[in-house]
Amino acid sequence: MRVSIVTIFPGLFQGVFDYGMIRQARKKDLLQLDLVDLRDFAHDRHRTVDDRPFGGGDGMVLKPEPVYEALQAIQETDQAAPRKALLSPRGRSFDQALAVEYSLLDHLVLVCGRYEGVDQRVADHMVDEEVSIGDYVLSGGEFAALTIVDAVSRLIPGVVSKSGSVLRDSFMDDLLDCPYYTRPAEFRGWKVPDVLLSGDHQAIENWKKREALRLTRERRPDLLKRN
Ligand code: 6GU
Repeated sequence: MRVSIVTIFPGLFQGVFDYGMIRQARKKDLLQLDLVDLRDFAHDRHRTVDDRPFGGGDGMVLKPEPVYEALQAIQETDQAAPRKALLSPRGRSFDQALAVEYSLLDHLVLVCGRYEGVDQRVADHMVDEEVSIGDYVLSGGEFAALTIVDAVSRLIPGVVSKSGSVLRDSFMDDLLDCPYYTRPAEFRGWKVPDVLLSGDHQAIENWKKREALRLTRERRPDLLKRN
């Protein structure tokens, strides 16, 4: 899968894709990341990509032309039409279902907005959807893009060798994940639950399910009401 990220801060992404699961996915050639500098598609000496809002108001608004040209340039490198998302706090909420959907795409384009605003014609005419990662305001879409790339890359078929652990994730079945323990069995008097040391696989599976349900009921009852 290929992910293209359109941003005014390509340097912000330097290094972050060189660790963990994203590094593995790239090394196995299952994930290709392209950083596209929006300023490369500005035409003036100062490489201007924003301007003052019509109708007045504080802050600057991202201009439509550089975004359009960046998307054109990306699409010229691709026979099929990519899925394009504008990252903005006004978007639909990114969740595990959308992560799964994205992980099955050949090519995803993420356009990082700025918090002051993006010319509305980008959302209306140039992308398939607007996506938000939660109900808080970021200064731009860059950290949302990172979050989405992380969530999606670990779902790309072949990236995680133990696919069972992906299936058991929190949210994969609308439940929080159960607690985990490793050695030592006792540390400073804090004991690992006996059942996990029992060797009784059926009892262990039952415990994991019960704990997942208990945690979900306690912390995220909204998840149980979804079905
Ligand atoms: Cl995608 N962008 C911005 N600027 N703020 C956000 C967001 C995105 N998602 C949540 N808050």
